[in-house]
Amino acid sequence: MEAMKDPLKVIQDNREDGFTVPSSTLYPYQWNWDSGFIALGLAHSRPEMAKDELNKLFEAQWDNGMIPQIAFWNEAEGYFPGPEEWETGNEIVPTSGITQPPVLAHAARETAESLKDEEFLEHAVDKVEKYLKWWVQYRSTESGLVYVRHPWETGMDDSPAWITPMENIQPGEQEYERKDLQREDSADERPEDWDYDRYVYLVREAKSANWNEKELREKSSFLVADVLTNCIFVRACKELSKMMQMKGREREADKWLKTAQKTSETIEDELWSTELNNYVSKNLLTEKKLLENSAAGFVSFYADIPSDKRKEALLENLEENFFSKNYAVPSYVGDSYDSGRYWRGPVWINLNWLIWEGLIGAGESDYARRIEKDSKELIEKHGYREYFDPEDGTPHGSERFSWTAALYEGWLSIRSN
Ligand code: 2M8
Repeated sequence: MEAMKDPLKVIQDNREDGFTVPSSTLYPYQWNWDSGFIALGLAHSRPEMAKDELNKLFEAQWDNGMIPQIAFWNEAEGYFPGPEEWETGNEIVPTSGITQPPVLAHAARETAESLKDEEFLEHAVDKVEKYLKWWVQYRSTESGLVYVRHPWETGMDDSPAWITPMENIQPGEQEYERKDLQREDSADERPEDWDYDRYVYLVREAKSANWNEKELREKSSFLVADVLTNCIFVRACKELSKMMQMKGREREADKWLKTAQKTSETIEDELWSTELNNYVSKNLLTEKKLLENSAAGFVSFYADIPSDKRKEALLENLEENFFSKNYAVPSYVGDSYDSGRYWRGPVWINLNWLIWEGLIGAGESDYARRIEKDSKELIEKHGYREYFDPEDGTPHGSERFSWTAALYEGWLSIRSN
């Protein structure tokens, strides 16, 4: 059985020159938050590998501080949109022109602590600080929420929460060739052409604005304060603050804690839904909340956001709607739920990890244990797959998927209590 094999073997097989591809078949380049999760999973047992992973990602940082969603270090076939579509003009390596949630800050702090390597710590602080400053300068609202301008930036690309904001986009005829449908086993679970037309439109819209964030703040057809990205941003600011403390930079450490605090308070004020008992995202073009019951809201625990009252409401929602399937945690429940379709219901190990970690921090170890147990069971029965059906565990998407293997390795190397 796959899981009886060493998870590190999967990582080694997916390893290129200094980084790991998410999957050698579907995603053959370096992805931002995938590398963050891979490094998080390896930080304890293989910190040197985690360090290489992060250093390579840091190398792709733009002059303005953004760390892109994809770095095209290698030549590969079979992925659209590749570098010729993005044409971002980054000098060090061709990249995409958008980002992903900043998981890498947490991964960098764990790696630095594990390695006790001053040089790496110094470098990581520089890179992470520049990146988070980019979020603050180019991607924040006045009230302190961060926003995304493409569904791919959220990592939960096909979440039902993006249907409403995408309905406002009129993409017209877009010419392109989808390559993700070449694999028959997963083709019918991937986003529809309706979504892809809009994804491509948004890439081309931003390219025509020369990737100028100020201009895109005014004219992007998609502007969303994604709850997941906001929670990960809050945690990232706290992680940077810890790294600054490790360097004795107390004043800056304090400043980053204040940034985290401001965003946390705004999440509390602006993103809570009483109807759903969950935190939700908000469409900044209409100022309306996107009322979908997504597992993203539980990542608020990871950022230590919920007040006691909200914590109780969240746990009730988790128990009633997300723990009622055989395997926790479905990525979404609600009208558009589909147990096998990409980000519309399946269990994803990276989300499980964030929720698990948050629940441990909140002292909710019984809930956390259930998530760890289900995740391990899915992997041990079905291998290191990209996502799983929450009802019967059917594995889906890519095989030998890197963050699934790395986070499994992480669970083997850290105990939950
Ligand atoms: C998926 O997203 C990419 C675009 O970024 C795609 O579908 O082509 C998502 O699951 C995303 O979260 C992930 O980072 C990426 C690579 O694993 O694949």
